[in-house]
Amino acid sequence: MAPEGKVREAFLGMKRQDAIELVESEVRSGADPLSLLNECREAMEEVGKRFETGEFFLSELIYSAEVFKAVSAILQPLLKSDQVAEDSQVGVVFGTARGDIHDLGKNLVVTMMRAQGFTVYDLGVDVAPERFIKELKEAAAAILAISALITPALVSMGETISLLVEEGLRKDTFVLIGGGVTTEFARRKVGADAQTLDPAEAIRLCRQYVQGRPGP
Ligand code: B12
Repeated sequence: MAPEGKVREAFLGMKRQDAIELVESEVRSGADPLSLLNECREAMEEVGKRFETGEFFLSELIYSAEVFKAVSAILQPLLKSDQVAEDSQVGVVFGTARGDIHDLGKNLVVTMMRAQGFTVYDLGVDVAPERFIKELKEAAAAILAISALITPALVSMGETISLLVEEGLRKDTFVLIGGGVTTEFARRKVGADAQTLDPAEAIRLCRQYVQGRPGP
């Protein structure tokens, strides 16, 4: 953990270089990369709140994303794991729902899943329901993971799951949703199997699903 409030201060002060140096020095002194990423995410939440109240503008939202990308580039390669082989056959089709272009959180979860041995097909942002289904079929993936940070994206998330049902793939697919705007209520509404904001929990849920599946 970085010195109390320093990461937050760098983010809210839009001080990219300070954030980078702080994170680098914390990594050198052995800090946990995931806790550092979490601190950065919390700082981003505060940026969002200030945007909502009008204290920050879109320019700050954009700049904070650049700061986050810079620190993620330092931290994400450190999120490797030794427990790989077991899950490497498990395919995950992952994307941000149509209408939504937020991808920092998605990229983080994708990196962590790959580090844990999952084969992740990252479709990027603003992904149409038809594309999710097409890729799921082509990859014969067992898991569909969708990210949403803005409220309208919940609608297209629901449409994706409806299409999955129409295509007869629903019962063989574990649908996991996440991202700031998702909740347990949203999960029930869109018809997903699980919802979480925590990447480690996401991996645990996917493992649990894979282990509980009937064998080939
Ligand atoms: C950075 C940011 C942007 C950047 C995004 C850059 C990028 N490449 O992603 C830019 C500037 C582009 C942007 C644009 C907009 N944004 Co914005 N943005 C944010 C901000 C400040 C931070 C988001 C972020 O990256 N956080 C850091 C990451 C690491 O956290 P995270 O995404 O939550 O991910 C974590 C978990 O949720 C989880 N996770 C994420 N996805 C998934 C998926 C699965 C399956 C799982 C298991 C887990 C998981 O993993 C991460 C683990 O730590 C948020 C504030 C907030 N509270 O989230 C607003 C926020 C999301 N934005 C908002 C808005 C309104 C917009 C705009 C509409 C603004 C505008 N007027 O144009 C546009 C939307 C454009 C669009 N069509 O999508 C609102 C949304 C409100 C709502 N409920 O609809 C927010 C909440 C700000 C606010 N409080 O008003 N934004």
